[in-house]
Amino acid sequence: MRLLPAFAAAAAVAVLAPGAAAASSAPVRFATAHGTFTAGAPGAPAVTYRPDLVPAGARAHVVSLSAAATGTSTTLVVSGLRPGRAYGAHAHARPCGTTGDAAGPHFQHAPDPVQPSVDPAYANPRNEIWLDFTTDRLGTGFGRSTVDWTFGARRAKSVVLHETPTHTDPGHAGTAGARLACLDVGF
Ligand SMILES: [Cu+2]
Repeated sequence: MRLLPAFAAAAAVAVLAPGAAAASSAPVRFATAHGTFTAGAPGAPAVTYRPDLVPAGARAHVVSLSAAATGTSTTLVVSGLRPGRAYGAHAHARPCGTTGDAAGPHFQHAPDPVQPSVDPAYANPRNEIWLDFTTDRLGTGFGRSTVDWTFGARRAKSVVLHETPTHTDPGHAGTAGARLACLDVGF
């Protein structure tokens, strides 16, 4: 597992901060995942469902740091995608599978009692982890999310790349077109 220096330093500071909770309460959680997207490989940790938009061989990295004092900060780095293109991306509730639907709904800190959730009161980037990005001319992109909460007993299990930037209007909030690819992430 490779740790990005900035995140590792932040984790160390959080652990050593005066007044931090005892280690047994796990005040800081650090998660990383990376993978090379493959097509037609059931059980693979990084799978593309649309090789025309997320080519086999494209790569994704996710780094997520959770601490009670700071919330949860997540960074997605992708490479090998279509150049100059806007993609949606979110943390989802279930692991990747043979189809995009396997990843289930978006992880929500406060679950919407109405599913599928398209209410901006719940489907928003403060209650969900949104990682939308636009690729540069080489097909590289960066998505970032910071929320003020940490995971409890429920945790997100994957990051899904979507066809379009994420909508925010009532009735469509949180939707972003087709599910293109999925990376398992142990948040
Ligand atoms: Cu999504």
